Amino acid sequence: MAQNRTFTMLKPDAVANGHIGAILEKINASGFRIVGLKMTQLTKADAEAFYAVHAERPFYGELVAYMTEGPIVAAILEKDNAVEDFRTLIGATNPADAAEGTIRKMYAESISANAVHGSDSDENAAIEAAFHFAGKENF
Ligand code: FUP
Repeated sequence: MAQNRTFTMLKPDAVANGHIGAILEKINASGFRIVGLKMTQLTKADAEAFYAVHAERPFYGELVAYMTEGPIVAAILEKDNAVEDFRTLIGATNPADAAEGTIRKMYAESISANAVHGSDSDENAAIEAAFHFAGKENF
């Protein structure tokens, strides 16, 4: 599989709980190269747009409120088979179902405060990276 890219956010719970360093270390140790990185806070409009695909789901309002409650760390990651391998590294959406050793198993609090985001396709990775990073911030 060719080198490709994925997009991640360390979510407000992970940042508030002091896990930025540990999670970035685990990402690096798992073979991903960080090619974009920033700490920022989503506005309500940002979170609504980012999660627009979930607009009709019952948890949408709670998700938007949670994702805007504190700063996040956004990153672009490069690796062979990046999207699929990163989804494996973070584990299931609900940390109660996540495999041992996954980031969500180690650091997430709940299904909504689940520590990290990982893009679900190459197409969405490119869209999500462009949403958060200007061209000169994407290496
Ligand atoms: P994932 O791809 O694992 O991040 O999960 P989804 O795209 O299905 O969901 C996006 C986010 O919505 C999750 F990270 C957390 C939130 N969510 C809930 O709060 N409740 C749910 O039942 C499902 C998802």
